[in-house]
Amino acid sequence: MLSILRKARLKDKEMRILMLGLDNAGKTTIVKRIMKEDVTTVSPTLGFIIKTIDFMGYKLNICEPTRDLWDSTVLTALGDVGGQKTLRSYWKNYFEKTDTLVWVVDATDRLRVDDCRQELSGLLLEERLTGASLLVFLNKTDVEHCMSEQEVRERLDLDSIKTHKWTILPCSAMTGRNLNEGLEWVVQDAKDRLFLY
Ligand SMILES: Nc1nc2c(ncn2[C@@H]2O[C@H](COP(=O)(O)OP(=O)(O)OP(=O)(O)O)[C@@H](O)[C@H]2O)c(=O)[nH]1
Ligand SMILES: [Mg+2]
Repeated sequence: MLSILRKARLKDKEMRILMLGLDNAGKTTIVKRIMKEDVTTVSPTLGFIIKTIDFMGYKLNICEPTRDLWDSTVLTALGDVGGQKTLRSYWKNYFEKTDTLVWVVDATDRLRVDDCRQELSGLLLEERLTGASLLVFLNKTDVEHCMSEQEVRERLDLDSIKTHKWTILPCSAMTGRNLNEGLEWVVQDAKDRLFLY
């Protein structure tokens, strides 16, 4: 299952993490908080951003692309369409080598939680994400009356996911709650995989 290339990279303690979720979920803010950057000035992401951090001896490459780049219909067409060819091939290459998918959910966005479930389940069908683990970050839990972990677990139907190893963690990019714990899970998962295969 796990490609030889991926495993070689894990041995080198280097990982590729894909940060996805509906717009405004807080993906950029999470990345900035992890990087210890100022989180008071965040604007919607254009194209994609990639940041590299050193964590527990691992080199974590975190990529946050915009929706039009990861939408499955677009992914299918990748390569066949002209235009921004370099960007596309670069992105496709990254996508296929994802070790961990971090799915960011806005705990205050009750209106779009169904959208969120559909997007996630569609993404998990994506063949190119086979073998990737899934960390669901329930973000913005610093806000009062937000959705609980249990509620989101049910509404996203997480317990039905059998194709990917997954976990859910309530977090906050504002306070920093559980962000390190999330990365620890990601790294531990990489270590487990090396041990298993
Ligand atoms: N209260 C609170 N607000 C947050 C938190 N994380 C992000 N926000 C706010 O949510 C808004 C969107 O944050 P972004 O980080 O730009 O979200 P994004 O998912 O990167 O959005 P796109 O790049 O447009 O897809 C900003 O106004 C952030 O300040 C959090 O943990 N708590
Ligand atoms: Mg963003």
